Amino acid sequence: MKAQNLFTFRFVNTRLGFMFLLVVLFWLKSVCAYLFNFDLNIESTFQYFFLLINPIATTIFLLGLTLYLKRPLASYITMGTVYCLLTLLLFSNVSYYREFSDFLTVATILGSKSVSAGLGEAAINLFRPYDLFFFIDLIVIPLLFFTKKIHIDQRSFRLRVSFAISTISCMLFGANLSFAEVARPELLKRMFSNDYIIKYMGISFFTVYDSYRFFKTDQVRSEASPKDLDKVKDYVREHYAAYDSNLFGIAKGRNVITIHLESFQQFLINYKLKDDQEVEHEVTPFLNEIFRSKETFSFDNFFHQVAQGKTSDAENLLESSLFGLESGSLFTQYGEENTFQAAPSILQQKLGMTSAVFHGNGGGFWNRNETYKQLGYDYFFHDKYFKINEKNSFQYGLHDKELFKQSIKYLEHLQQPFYVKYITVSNHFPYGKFHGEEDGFPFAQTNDKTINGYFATTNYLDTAIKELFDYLKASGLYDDSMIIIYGDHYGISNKRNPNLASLLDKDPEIWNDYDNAMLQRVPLMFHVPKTDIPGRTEEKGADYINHTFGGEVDVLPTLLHLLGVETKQYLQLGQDLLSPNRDQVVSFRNKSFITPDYTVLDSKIYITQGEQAGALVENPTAETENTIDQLRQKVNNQLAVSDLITTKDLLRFYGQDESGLVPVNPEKYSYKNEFEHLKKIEKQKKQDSTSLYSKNDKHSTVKLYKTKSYQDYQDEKESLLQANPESEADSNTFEQ
Ligand code: GP9
Ligand code: MN
Repeated sequence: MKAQNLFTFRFVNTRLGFMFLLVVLFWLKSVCAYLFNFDLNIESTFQYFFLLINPIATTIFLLGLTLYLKRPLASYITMGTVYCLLTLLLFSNVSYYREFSDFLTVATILGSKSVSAGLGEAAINLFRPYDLFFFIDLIVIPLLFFTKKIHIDQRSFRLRVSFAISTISCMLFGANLSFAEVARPELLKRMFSNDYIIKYMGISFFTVYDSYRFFKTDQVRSEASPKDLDKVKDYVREHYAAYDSNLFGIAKGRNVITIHLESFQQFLINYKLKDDQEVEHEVTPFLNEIFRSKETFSFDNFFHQVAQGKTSDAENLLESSLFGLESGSLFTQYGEENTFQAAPSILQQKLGMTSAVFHGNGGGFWNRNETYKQLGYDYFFHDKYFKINEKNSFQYGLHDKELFKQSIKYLEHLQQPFYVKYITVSNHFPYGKFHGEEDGFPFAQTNDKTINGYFATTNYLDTAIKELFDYLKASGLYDDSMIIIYGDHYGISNKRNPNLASLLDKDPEIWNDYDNAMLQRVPLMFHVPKTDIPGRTEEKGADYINHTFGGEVDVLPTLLHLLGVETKQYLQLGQDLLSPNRDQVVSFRNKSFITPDYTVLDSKIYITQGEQAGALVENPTAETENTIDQLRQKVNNQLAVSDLITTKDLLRFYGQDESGLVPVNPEKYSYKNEFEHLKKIEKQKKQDSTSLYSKNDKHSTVKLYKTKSYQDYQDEKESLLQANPESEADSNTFEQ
């Protein structure tokens, strides 16, 4: 025992040994913080593995740098200082996390108001006795030096060894990073959320990477000037499409309920999947009804325009009528700092609407908890607001039926009119088996498991939406609302599409880029119950579908015009989808584009529709070339203007005198204790409260929400059929 102690001390009494002692201690502190302080949603043993290894490489590297110092005392002091700083960084994050459920970024530190709110006055409250664990060694180690239990190794340290340590740590880091990229492809490029980076790469790396990104974007931002807005204003003026005055304000005064359909493509609408007995199953019966309803503005040539930011890009396009970034996510890279003039803030200021998001995943995913503040969202109900367990959730959070159901408790307390958004998740890759109760819809029979499961999850989403509608009708909210339903982006990626071909009656052998582009259509519906939409006749089977070509960037001006808000003064890059003066040029983020005539993918030109649909224009005439060049310029211009606004943060220069909007103050929002806050407002407003709960004589409507499993619906259908064989024909619940 004594010999062992002697050995330990002997090793610790060398410079390298002391460094390794610090590495082990910091590793221990990090792992404890990961496991006991942060909520990192560890889903597999593989992820535990990352947690255990991720502090090692960076700590060895950073402490190892001090070995290059020649003078022993200087080396020890610097090493101790680096160690203290690492501990401080870790502990600051632990403390910050307690208050904000997120990690410290450079932007938060420099914007320091909220940090000081959390860490300043409340720092003492946030301190827990067991936090001493993070600091105890900072007392014990100096004591060991003073009492000469350990001492400074006065021997000089060989440069070769220092170099070897640096090299080994770099190699370890490289291995860590490559493992992480395998487990989560494009981890750094897309920056899903801070906890993803920390889970895979550790807190020290996160801080360095975050600083690099911050200073890179900050440089571009600081070089910008109000003059940069001239180009933007010219573009917006020339591109503005006046609204159809018959439709302007048709939904004025209503609540707006937006349902974000995860990974939902247009081809699913009206699609029937054959099971192994060749029996056809309608995949989205309920959405199909809404799609063809006389009270819906539906679009069938509507395309998603997202890039790597996926859901967050779609959200950004819809909320602000600006594109996401060419690479990465705008929410994660600019969401915390940029000025936005987005839907929640416009609707609040122009129509007095209360805004809220319901999403059953962690608030930090896609940096939503920060970005929503800049967008002006009053409330954000994220995973912490719902009862989530292993049965009712998966990797991306709470399942949709549960999300809708559990949201009612909050929804009924929102002051009306409100603008709310539901971000669904169940129809997210990998479209695997559910947990049993939602399961049941047949799987497709291709060679691709992902494709096979896709129809069952979309069917589940369809039923979830039907249940929400049933509640809206039962509670009376339905008549006072406009419901927007849209698909955010593809669910089946281009590389899988040849396997999908046969289900679409297409030949996989000749499947090409044009076919891929056509599959980027997603649904878009503005459902306005109990309205007479001008120009719509009663005739049976009439087609109310709008065939205009448009994309997600066009939604915001459309929405605002339907609500009776003029958009000329805003710097929005889309055009009202209901305007007769639209350009109908749909830009993709990679500069490819689609118009009703041409589909231009890189240098290839295809005919978009008609008899020649899909034909490659191999030898374009001079006239065609000219047309394409002009279109290309339009597309490039739209994307360039978008990047100009977002990367230079130009909206901060577009003041109230021009936009008519008071800038959003993100400090106003916290997304904590939302329920209490809602109830407080009701109390303050007394009889002026417009929440559903208040209007319902303070009776909750939660009980009106009915949710059932797929099997329950099947059993119900079966018994209905047995009782009355004719009943299937009138089983449509939607048209009243
Ligand atoms: C997670 C969810 C995922 O919160 O929005 O969306 P994605 O961007 O992966 O489609
Ligand atoms: Mn998505």
